[in-house]
Formats: sequence, C-alpha cells, structure tokens
Amino acid sequence: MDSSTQVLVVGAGIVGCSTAYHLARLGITDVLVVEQGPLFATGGSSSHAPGLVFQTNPSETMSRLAADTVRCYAGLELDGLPCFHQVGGIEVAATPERWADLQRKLGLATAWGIRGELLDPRQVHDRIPQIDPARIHGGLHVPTDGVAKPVRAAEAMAREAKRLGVRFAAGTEVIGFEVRDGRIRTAHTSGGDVAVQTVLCCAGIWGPQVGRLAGVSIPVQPLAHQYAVTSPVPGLEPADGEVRQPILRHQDSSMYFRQIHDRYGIGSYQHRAIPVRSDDLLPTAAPGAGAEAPSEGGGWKGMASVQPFTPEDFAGPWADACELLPALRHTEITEGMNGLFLFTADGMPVLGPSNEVGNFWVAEAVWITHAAGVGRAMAQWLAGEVPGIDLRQADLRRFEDFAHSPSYVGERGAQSFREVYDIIHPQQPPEHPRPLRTSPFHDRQRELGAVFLEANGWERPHWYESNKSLVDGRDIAQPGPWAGRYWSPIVGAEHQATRERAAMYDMTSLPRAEVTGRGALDLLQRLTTNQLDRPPGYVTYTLMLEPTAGIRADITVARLARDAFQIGCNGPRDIAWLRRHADEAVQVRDITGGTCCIGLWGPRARDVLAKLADRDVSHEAFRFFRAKRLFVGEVPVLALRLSYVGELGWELYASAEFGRRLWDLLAAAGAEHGIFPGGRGAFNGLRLEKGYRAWGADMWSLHDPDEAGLAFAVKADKGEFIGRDALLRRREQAPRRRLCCLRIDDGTVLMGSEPVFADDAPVGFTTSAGYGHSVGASLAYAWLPAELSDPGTPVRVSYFDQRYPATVVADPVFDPEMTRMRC
Ligand code: THG
Repeated sequence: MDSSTQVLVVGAGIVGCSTAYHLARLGITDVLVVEQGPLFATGGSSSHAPGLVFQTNPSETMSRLAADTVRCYAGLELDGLPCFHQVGGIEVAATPERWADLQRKLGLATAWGIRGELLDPRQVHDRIPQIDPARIHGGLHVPTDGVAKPVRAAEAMAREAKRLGVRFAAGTEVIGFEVRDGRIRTAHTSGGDVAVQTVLCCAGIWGPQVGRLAGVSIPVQPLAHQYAVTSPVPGLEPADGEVRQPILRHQDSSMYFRQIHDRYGIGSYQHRAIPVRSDDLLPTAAPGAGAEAPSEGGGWKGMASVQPFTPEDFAGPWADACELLPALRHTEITEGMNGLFLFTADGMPVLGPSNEVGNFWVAEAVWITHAAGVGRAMAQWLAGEVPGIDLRQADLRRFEDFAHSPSYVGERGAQSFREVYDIIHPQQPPEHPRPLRTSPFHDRQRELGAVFLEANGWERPHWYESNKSLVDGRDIAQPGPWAGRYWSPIVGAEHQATRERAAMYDMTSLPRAEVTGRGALDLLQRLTTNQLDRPPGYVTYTLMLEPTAGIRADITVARLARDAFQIGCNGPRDIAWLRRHADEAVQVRDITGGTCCIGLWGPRARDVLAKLADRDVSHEAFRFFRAKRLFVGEVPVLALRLSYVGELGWELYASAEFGRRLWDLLAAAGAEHGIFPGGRGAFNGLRLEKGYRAWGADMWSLHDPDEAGLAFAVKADKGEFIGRDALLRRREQAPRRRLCCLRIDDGTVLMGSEPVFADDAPVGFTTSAGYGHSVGASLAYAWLPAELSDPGTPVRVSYFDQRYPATVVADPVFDPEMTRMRC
C-alpha cells in the first residue's frame, strides 16, 4: 500500500466514495480511501440503506444537499445500470394537522428551490393504487424524489475517482494515528503506515472508534431502525426496473414504503429507540450475499451494521401499513432487519475539521439522501474553498464540550430518532436533558413564572407570567395557530413596555470570548472587517468573513485594554475560528460560563443604572458603543453601552457568583421606573423591527455584507483582512440579491422560511419573521433579487394554503434615525 497521501479517507461507504470522487474532480487525486471491509458492499450503513430520497426538509442546508445529491446520483450509472430511480416521492396526510403541515412543507420545498405539488386522495391513489384513498386527506408530491442505489452509486463514483488517480484499499483497518503538535502525521493501518496531510473520517457507525484513535470526539449515536420486506403484493407489477411507483411516506405512523419489484420494503421509526454502544460494534464488517442486498430483499445477514429483526417492534407499524395499503393484508413480512445508522443531538450531520486535531476531519451521520451533496461540499472544503452550500448547521464545531458527553449524545440522539417523522415546530424545545445550563438568575426567573425554551443547553425565559398585568389595556396582535405556538400576549406587552420603561433581559447565553496578548489586535484586525485599532473603551460592531467575502459571523468587539478584548459571538464556531487563527502571541478564552449578563434596556435604563453605579452614566460621560468597568452596588461590572433591541441601555457583565445580587439590585432600584424582566419572545420582535440581523437566521456564508445590508461594518481601507479581496472583486458588480424587509399587508404573522412570489413565480424566501408590536406591523426579512428590493415593491408570501400580499419597506422600520439609542 502507498506510504503517503495528501488525503486519507477512512471508509468507502457512500460518503467516502462521494468525497473522493469530488476531490478528484477538483484535481485533488492524491487520495487514498481505506476500507476495513470489502469494496463496495462494505457492510456499513450504506450497504443496508433502502435508498429513499425525500428532499424536502425544514433546513435549507439539508434540502439543498439533497437536491444536489439527486442531481449527482441521476447522472451516474454503473455498467449501464442506473444509480437513481427518479420515481417521485409522496408524503400522505392521515390527519387534518398533517394535511396542514404538508401545505407548510410545500412552502419549504418551494423556498428551497424544489418543485412540488399537493395531490388530493384520488390523485395519490392514481399514482399508488394500493393506497386506500379514504384513509388520507391528500399528499405532497415531489417529482424529483426517488430511490437511490447506494452501493452502486458508491462504486460508480469510486470507479471515476480511480480513473482520475484515487487509490482504494479494501480490507484495511485503521489501527492508530501518530499525532504530533496537534496534527496527525501518520496513520497506522493493518496494511502498513501511511504519512498523511489530512484525514477525513467517513467511517459511519465506526466513526467514533476511529476518532478516538486520534483523540477526537465525534458526537453521534448509532441506533437501530427497522426495515422489512413483504411477500409479493397483489397488483404490484413493475414494468421495468425494480421500482416504478413513487416512494411513500406515511408520516402519521412514522413509516415509509418503497417498491421492490413486486414487493414493498417498509421502514419504521415507530418503535422504541434502540441504541447501540459504538464500542460494542464488531470491528470488521462481514457482508452477506451482496451489494444490492436490501433492494432484492434479505442478504444483509452477517453485516456488522445490521442487527436481527425484532418482530415485536413491527406489530404496530404492520397494522398501520395494512390500513393505509389494504393490499398488504394478503401479504406477510418475509424478511426484516434492524439496521444501524447514526443520529445526532439535533438531527443534522457532523462535518468538518475537529477542534482537537487540526487535520482530522469528519463527515458523519450523513444519510443516503444527502451523501453525494455532502461529498461535494466536503471536497470543496478540503480543497480550501468555501462549500457552495452553507454548512453552518452541520459543522462539527457547533457542539460544545457538554454536547460530546455520551449521556447527552445518547439522550438527544434517541430523541432525534423519535422525532424523525414528527411535526416539529421550529421553537419546540427538547424535553431532556433539562435544565442543563442555567444562568445565575434562574431561581428568580422561576419565581417570576418564566416560560423557558432552550438554546445550546441554556434555559432561556421566553416570557414571564409575572408580566401578565402588562397586557391590560393593550391591543396585542395575535399570531395564528402555528406562529402562535410558544407565544403569549405577554410577549407583545413586554415588547411594547421595553420601549416605554426599563427592562432586564438575561443575555447570559450570548457566547463570548476574551482575546488577550501581544498579538490580539493583529489577529482581530486580520479576521474582521471593521477598524478595531481604537482606544481602549471603544466597542465596535464588525464582521468576520469567509475568504469568499461571505459572512462567517457578526460580532461585537470591546477593547478593554491595549491587549485585551471581549468578543460577543454568535456561537462556538466563532470561538473555534478565532482559536484556529491564533498564534502563541494570543490567548482565546471562552468566558461564557462563569460570567453572566443582563441587558438593561429602555428609555428609563439610565435612571435605573444611575441610582446604582459608582460613576457618571450620562450620555456625555458614557457614550454609545463604549465600554467601562464600574460598580453596580457591590458588584464589579463591565458595562457595554449597546442594545440589540434598539433602546437606550447597557449590557452589564459580571462574574457569575454576583449574578443574583446584580439582578436583585436592578429589580429593586428599577421598581420606581417600572422595571420588569423581558423574555426572548419580546427580544426577537424588538430586534426584528429595529432591523438587527441575526447571523445564521438572516445571513450566512453565502451572503456578503453589501447584500445583507451590513456594508457600514466594513472598512475596506483599514488594511488586509480575510475576505477583503474577494469583497472588492464582488463590488465590481452590483449585488444580485438583497436582504429586504417585508411588511405583510393584512398583518398575518409568519414563521420564517416561507417562499416569496412575484407574478406567481417563486423569487426568494423569508428568514426571520414576527410582529413589530411597536410599529404595529407583521414583518419578515427575505432574500429577494435586487430588482425586487426597492421599497414599495409588491410581492406575495405563501404560508400554509394561502398567499399573502406583502410590500418591501425601507429598513429598519423602527427608529431609523437612532434617536432612542444615541441619547
Ligand atoms: N451583544 C453583544 N455581542 C453580540 C450581540 C449582542 N454579538 C453577536 C450579535 N449580538 C451581533 N449582532 C449585533 C447586531 C447589531 C448591533 C449589535 C450586535 C448594533 N448595531 C448598531 C446599529 O447597526 O445600529 C451598530 C452601530 C455602530 O456600529 O456604531 O448595535 O447583542 N455584546
């Protein structure tokens, strides 16, 4: 075997083969793929996956990865045999709630560029005659969905990769790594040592074991999923090929169906989650009869990724299946399996470089549905490009330490399994493990009747029942049933009252880092767009860009001393990015834990702070976007004069042990000014009408600052920084799209991720949406073509079964003159 390689890919399943193929097509051919089992029915999850590809997903990233995967599979063949049967996919609704949800899903599909249509029961029956149309309200049909042949597709991609120079080594197990100075130098394999520049782990269910050899934690949980094949089904006759009928999802029973010649293959998520300890997996795969095993039925016995079928778990699903497809009553299950594959805490894959070892990358927990698209994105990423599909939601580094604990991964992974086919509201919090991270204000918040949602493990009050009386005498616009979940009129009242009085917002969960050392300013100047070389005491809003000029993060940087900065971030990825670029002259420390923060905001905020602070907090003494250390009563506080809700006020940071005292002092001193605690619901509405973008929701790596309306945070003449050259090149042409603010004409409150239409053609999608309770308008941000971005432009937004007229409005709609903050 080769003694060196630029990229070592571990695992020749669909992800490994796809990445190798796309690397080769990008010209990176010094690639070695090692596989512990045989090629290409390796015995991993790709070898038993039934291959259904339903593209529609609440996540834009996942839908685009799926659409790219379809394009890739559909263009492949192996010895004249297709790798994808584009038979279409239908999701049926057996309940009115599901039918409404399918209308919403059609909207998601349209927003993400996937064509779909709703069918009535008859039309579903026409396409799948075995269905009892009386059982359903209708279906969502996506004509480009279909069935992939995973092993065949893997081999087809591998063959082309080989032709371009990629090497594959079967029966070769990775048994260790030599790690020096935080980088892997050599991979020890059963076939000998290989000097490596980069390792990509695509070992699927064996990934955690491979990671451990390198000292890298891969937070995934293998779970068993049931799949069974019926005896021949009356009336099911394929004309040619193995599948002609659209694939079918029966969401209300957590099941899916696909034709296999004259039989059905049936998958179920209805059963209890059956976890498997990654350590208990057999090291080597021993596949049975062959590559196409599942689609032919059987043949998967002996694979280490397949466990024995447990018929008792299939009794319920089988009864449901027979009800939806009465023809099944004349059939029986002839074979079945419990196939292992990976789940994660949030249901998304884990991709990219690890924090622990700089050149150890992973692409794990990837389904067949997304595998080819993931392979292309990983290849681009490994080649030093920015992936063409934004992967923020799938980045391995989104997980903080706690989210790597077996306990968390196991609990949340099992929950992801149970929810595969549930109707999940975007705000629905996990049930377990909670409470996990609490701010020092948590007891007080509970006393005040806080209704908590969860983010990144943090308990965050969404509103406070103690503010019920704030609603009296106010006319609070009410969202409909979907946008109105996890909502109370108190949200609207807290929103309005924040602009009238003073409110306390718990900002403890805002991720923050301290950057110190001789090289701190240089590092930050190199990574960000704004001028940070200002005297200590200044705060700057700035952007971190990708080399393509796409927005990697928007952050605040407070210069506390010549060589000390506090950074307000979007998430752990930002801190990882800072660390990755830091040298010995800089220290980057995550200070989120151990500190706390209260946003004291509203027109009376100064009155409250002035009573407690040991220094002058007048506008003249403490100006907008400045930082000062002061005492609030006894509590040492770092105060930043800024406000994401668009009001006069400060973020007050303190060491966590003082948190409770800080809260109590502010609450007591604020009483005469009508102070109250404000929740996340109000917070979101306030920032929306103030026009403050939320990274990840409104803009991400594909959008540059000009398109996102953030050009004011770029000082292109300050010197070199990452993304500067690309931005200047992009500026040679006017932006083709813009982030616009929409006002929904009739006041209907949207949820976000809805498609936007102009003249009946889909032209964009909404990002954040909500109600501006101060301006009295339903608002949504949306990505639209530049020619539709002028204020006054009429569009329509599709939400469930209707299209709502909306108008592009000048942004921001609240206080564009900044009179409320700079005073
Ligand atoms: N507080 C702190 N850090 C943060 C946030 C925060 N970092 C992440 C995220 N939130 C960043 N988002 C914003 C968005 C807008 C503003 C601050 C943080 C803001 N903008 C002024 C404006 O556009 O009017 C900037 C004015 C200026 O540049 O002078 O205040 O909430 N600590």
